[in-house]
Amino acid sequence: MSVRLPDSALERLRNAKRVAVMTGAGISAESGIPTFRDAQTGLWAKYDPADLATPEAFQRDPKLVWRWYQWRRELVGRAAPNAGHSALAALERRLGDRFRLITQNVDGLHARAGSERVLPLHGDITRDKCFDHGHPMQSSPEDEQPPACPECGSLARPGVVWFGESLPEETLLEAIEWSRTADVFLSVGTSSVVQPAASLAHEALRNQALLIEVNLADTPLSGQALILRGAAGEVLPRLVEQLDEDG
Ligand code: BV8
Repeated sequence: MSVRLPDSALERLRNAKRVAVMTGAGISAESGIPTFRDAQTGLWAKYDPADLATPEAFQRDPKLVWRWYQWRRELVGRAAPNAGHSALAALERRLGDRFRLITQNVDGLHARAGSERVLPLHGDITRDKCFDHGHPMQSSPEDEQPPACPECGSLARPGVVWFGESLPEETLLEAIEWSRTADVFLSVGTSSVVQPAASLAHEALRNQALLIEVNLADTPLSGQALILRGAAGEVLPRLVEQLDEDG
């Protein structure tokens, strides 16, 4: 069943002065990267990601948290962008500077699919920095435990935003500005639970933006959104085709 945008929505998208897209873990699911809500597999099945992705967890057991990130990095390294990522890169090429891609994902797949206008709210899992001062570091996949910072001796941690940590200020401010001024806000593959990312769609709604949600399931946003129910890897290419069909 192909999910189509109604003509009225298509017109708003085509004539939009600003389109903001928000993506979550769901857009990377078809690339084989488990979402936060999916049960984790194997050794990690007994852990809740939200308990591991915190500074407290790292301080309590740096080796456990480090190994979890090494496992995820290996998954990300093996993953390839899917048709959903490519469709958003195509949409960016079509809309140019009218387009901004805000992502909660840390897997770098949007950039690998060719997206350039990306705002990574939660950092980058492939980067390291030291825990105490944020000195840039470079670990290796073989590191079974976090290496010590050559500058200050504190342990390496992944360059992501953990629960309880602030988001990068400039990136967040620009994401808020785009959400507040968007004519169309496209929310893709996110459970819309994690803050402050989940508040951005509401900023767009306050600006009377058209909110379109691409998801397999309902979320707290669904009641205020035009729902395109389906997998991002199927729905997004169709949406871009529709734009090109009659446009
Ligand atoms: C902060 C990096 C404060 C790490 C991540 C206000 C109210 C309530 C709570 C809070 C609040 N403000 C702050 C909080 C606390 C907390 C929070 O939001 N908690 C939640 C649980 C309630 N927020 C924070 O701690 C944030 N920090 O606010 O700091 C502060 C202020 C001042 C000074 C100091 C501190 C930091 C949040 C960032 C956490 N880091 N990631 C890592 O990855 O290891 S969040 C992480 O989880 C991901 O990045 C992602 O954002 C999130 C998971 O969410 P989703 O992406 O939505 O993924 P999920 O699995 O949930 O859902 C997948 C969806 O896809 C589903 O809907 C599914 O149906 C759909 N789907 C699946 N397959 C497909 C699909 N859709 C389409 N196609 C498919 N094929």
